[in-house]
Amino acid sequence: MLVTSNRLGRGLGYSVVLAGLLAGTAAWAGPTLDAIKQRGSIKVGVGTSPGFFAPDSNGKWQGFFVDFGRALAVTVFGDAEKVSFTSSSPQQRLPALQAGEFDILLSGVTQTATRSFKLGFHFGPIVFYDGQGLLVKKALGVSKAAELDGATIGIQSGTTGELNIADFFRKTKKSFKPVVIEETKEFVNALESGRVDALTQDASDLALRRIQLGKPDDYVLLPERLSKEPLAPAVRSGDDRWLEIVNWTVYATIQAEEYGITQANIDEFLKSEDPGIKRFLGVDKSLGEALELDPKFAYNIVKAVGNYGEIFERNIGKKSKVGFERGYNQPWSQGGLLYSPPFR
Ligand SMILES: N[C@@H](CCC(=O)N[C@@H](CS)C(=O)NCC(=O)O)C(=O)O
Repeated sequence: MLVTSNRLGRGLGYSVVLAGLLAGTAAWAGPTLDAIKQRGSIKVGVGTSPGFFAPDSNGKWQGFFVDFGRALAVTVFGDAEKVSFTSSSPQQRLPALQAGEFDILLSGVTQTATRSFKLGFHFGPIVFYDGQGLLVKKALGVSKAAELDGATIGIQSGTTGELNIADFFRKTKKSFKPVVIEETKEFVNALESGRVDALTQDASDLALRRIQLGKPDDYVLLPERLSKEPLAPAVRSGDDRWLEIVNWTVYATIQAEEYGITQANIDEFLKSEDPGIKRFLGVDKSLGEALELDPKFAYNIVKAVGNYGEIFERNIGKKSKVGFERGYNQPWSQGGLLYSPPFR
């Protein structure tokens, strides 16, 4: 493939381009995608909250974030199984991604400026709009965060929660005693054993943890949110094409929902006369060819894992054990924040 001046202008190192030409590889080929293709599967770092990511009774990983990992495997390999999932603590996972142990984190990582500028990560589209919450023992009789003055609060190390909770108490001029814990099990046990009065984490994570507790009704997730936690796929910087594959894989699920294309009705849509839908589903191959992807990649993703709404409902939606509302996590056309750029 020819190296265009445009590509050069996008900041590829000259020597990298030269090496690419000498090796006869495409100019956009990057180290992460190359390694994935050579290995034949994608390595995904996840967490352990059931609903988001957890192995089922057969040891097969299931969950909202897991399905995006499968969708990626469909884009790269046309096969939803060419992906492996490994859990890693919030403290360990970004360094592990940096060290190359993972190709991507789909683990509820919040996109922040520091993680992008200073730590060298890039983020794909936000897949879940969240906020930091507090899970509190009901017996405390607390209904809002400010009433936790003087409380002992469990925080998971390496999370955005560490700074957020400190900011909150500084802002409200109240005090708290932090107990910083790395391991998730120990973090949850701290609440049940009475070591802490409350836990703070992404509200979604706390809601998922609460239903796993021995006596869920003894605990309440306060309605307040202390922060914005836009959860997005995280990759190492340095491989633009891999990042674009992540971007457009997620967008495919969002765009499919906007079109009303589902796992069940997608074959009907193959007959659509709408030129946008024809391009999206690869009936018109021009888009896929221009992107150097299988023109049917979006079709294959929806066939394999469904559209965004189906992924949400299956794993964490109203009819699942978890019972989350869509809230911000619905298409912009229905009042949410999910918005895919155009497939053209
Ligand atoms: N969004 C926060 C917290 C990340 C986080 O802790 N995510 C949850 C899942 S949403 C998690 O990994 N929990 C521990 C686990 O699953 O074992 C951050 O990026 O720092």
